[in-house]
Formats: sequence, structure tokens, C-alpha cells
Amino acid sequence: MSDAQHGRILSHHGKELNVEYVDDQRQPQIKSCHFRANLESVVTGDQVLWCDEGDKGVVVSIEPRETLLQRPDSYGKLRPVAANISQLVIVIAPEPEAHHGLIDRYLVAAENMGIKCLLVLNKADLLQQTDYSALLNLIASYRKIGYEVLTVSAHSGDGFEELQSALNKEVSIFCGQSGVGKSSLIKKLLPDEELKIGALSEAATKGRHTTTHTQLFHFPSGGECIDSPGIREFGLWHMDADDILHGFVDLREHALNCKFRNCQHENEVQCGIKGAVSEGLLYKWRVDSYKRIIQSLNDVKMKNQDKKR
Ligand SMILES: Nc1nc2c(ncn2[C@@H]2O[C@H](COP(=O)(O)OP(=O)(O)OP(=O)(O)O)[C@@H](O)[C@H]2O)c(=O)[nH]1
Ligand SMILES: [Mg+2]
Ligand SMILES: [Zn+2]
Repeated sequence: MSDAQHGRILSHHGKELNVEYVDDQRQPQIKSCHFRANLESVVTGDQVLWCDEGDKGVVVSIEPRETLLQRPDSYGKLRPVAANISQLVIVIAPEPEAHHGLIDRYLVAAENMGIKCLLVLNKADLLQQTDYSALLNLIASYRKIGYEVLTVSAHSGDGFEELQSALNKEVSIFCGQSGVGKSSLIKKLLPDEELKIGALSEAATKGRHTTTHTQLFHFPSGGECIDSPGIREFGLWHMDADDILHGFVDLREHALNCKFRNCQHENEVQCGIKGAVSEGLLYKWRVDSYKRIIQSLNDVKMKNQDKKR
């Protein structure tokens, strides 16, 4: 076996890893690798050490991660999604319908990772066809809270200059529901890359995701983007109530004005959150969204206690 050398995980599919490295001629190469069984989950974006074993390589260690996006799988086990990312790009569209609950959860995750968030409304070409005022109001609200929202169309190319410049020098992961056009956006940015684009009807009706694994792409001008499979739910059970509040950037300052440290913002006196809602300083739907997430943490806690009994 050769000496260990440095590499970067471009994709992870089952037991297969694609590792990018620089060869003796300083040229970028890709090697198909597997990983040592004792290694914790290796993910796209990881910096690793690997050894050449001929046809295949083997990843032997993961270098310390700067950031890690993770989420619980359907069994509640926490799974890493991607490592060393600097920006979360939350893609939404008029179709399939955007749900603010999912957006809020992504925002909480990004705030707690200390990375940038960018909201991208794709399929802007559809906006003329029907009345999407609810969606446009939602976007206006996120802008007011302080988030950047770009309006783009992977089909027409509208908004792509702004999108490209927001992605420059960042390592961005594209997240969101299945069918919003994450892969279509990346394909439009990088026409030479092979990416599968799915028919929306299939994703919506059969719950099938076109993209099945997380994959990293380079921009010629610098910066990288990661395509990921669409999701329906994003559990935050691995976080505590303080993390959730930290993730609601608009709520957290008002919560400081609550009289009680453990205020539930329901019927307590001197509640900073309720006060801010009545003064029109906070959106009630954001407060409700926050409470729903807190409730979901409590539900999981109760379930776990029941199991132990
Ligand atoms: N009208 C319109 N349709 C779009 C646009 N971008 C993507 N689509 C369509 O939306 C559908 C889904 O696109 P994908 O890029 O596969 O969506 P995805 O988010 O990658 O989906 P998953 O991989 O399943 O998570 C395809 O039929 C695309 O042609 C757009 O700007 N306008
Ligand atoms: Mg896709
Ligand atoms: Zn309160």
C-alpha cells in the first residue's frame, strides 16, 4: 500500500467514495475509494487521507471538519450530510408549494452552524401564470427579517448573474424539497456536468427523488456547490430549545425582554415575544413556527421517556 495522501470527498454513494486529489504533475484526479470499517461516516466535502491500493483506494482518516450539516434519519439516528460548507442555499419554487416550516428549520440549522444562508426562489418563469401572492408575501417577510432572497429561473436563466456572484468563493449546499430544481440550477451554472433532472410529477406523486446522493462540483471561477437529494422533513431533535431560539434571529432579541427565563410565550406576564407581536415587530407565523419546533423536541423527549419505562 502507498503512503497516505490528501484528498477531498466529491461524492459518497453506498460504499463508494469519489476522492479528488492532485497527482505528481499537479493535475486534479478522481479516485474511486472505499473506507475503513472503523471510520465514522465520511461525507461529501470531507478532507481526508487515503492510500492508493491499485484499482481502488482506501480512505484511512478524516481531517477535522470546519462545519458539519447533519440531520436525523427516519429512525431518529443523527446522520452527517455534508462537511466544510460555508453557505446553505435553500431552494424554493412556486411548484411544489413552499412550506415556511421547512425553510425555518434550514435557517435554524445554518444559524447554529454559523454559516451564511441564501434563499433562492427558482422557477420565476411560473410566477406570471397564477396568483402566487402568498409566496411573494412570504419572500418579502424573509427579506424583512434580514435574509437575502434571489429570484431566478433555471429555464430562462433570469437572475443567474446574481446567483453566480452569491456562490463565488463559497462552498454552498443546495437544499430543499424534491422537484424545486436544485439540480436544474447547478446544471444551468455548470452545463458540462452530468446531473439528473427529474420530472416534477414523479417527485410529487411517487415521493421519488431524482438526485439520490450528495455531490460536489467546482466552479471554474472559484467556489463549489453541492447538490443534495430533496427532503420533506428536517428534524431538529438533536438541538435544544436554546439552539432553536438562536436560530430564529428575529425572535431572540425580543425573548431577552421576557420576565421569566423559561417563558413559553403563552400566558406569562411581561413576555417580550408576545409584546413584539402585538407591536407589529415580529411575524406571528414565525413565533408559531418556533413553538411548533419546540413542541416537536418535547414530543420526541416524551417518546424516549416512554420507551425507557
Ligand atoms: N418552469 C420551470 N421548471 C423548472 C425550473 N427549474 C427546474 N424545473 C423543473 O422542475 C423539475 C425538477 O427539477 P430537478 O432539478 O430535478 O429538481 P431537484 O430539486 O433537483 O429534485 P430532487 O433531485 O428530487 O431533489 C424538472 O421537471 C425541471 O425541468 C424553472 O426554472 N422553471
Ligand atoms: Mg436533484
Ligand atoms: Zn416570553
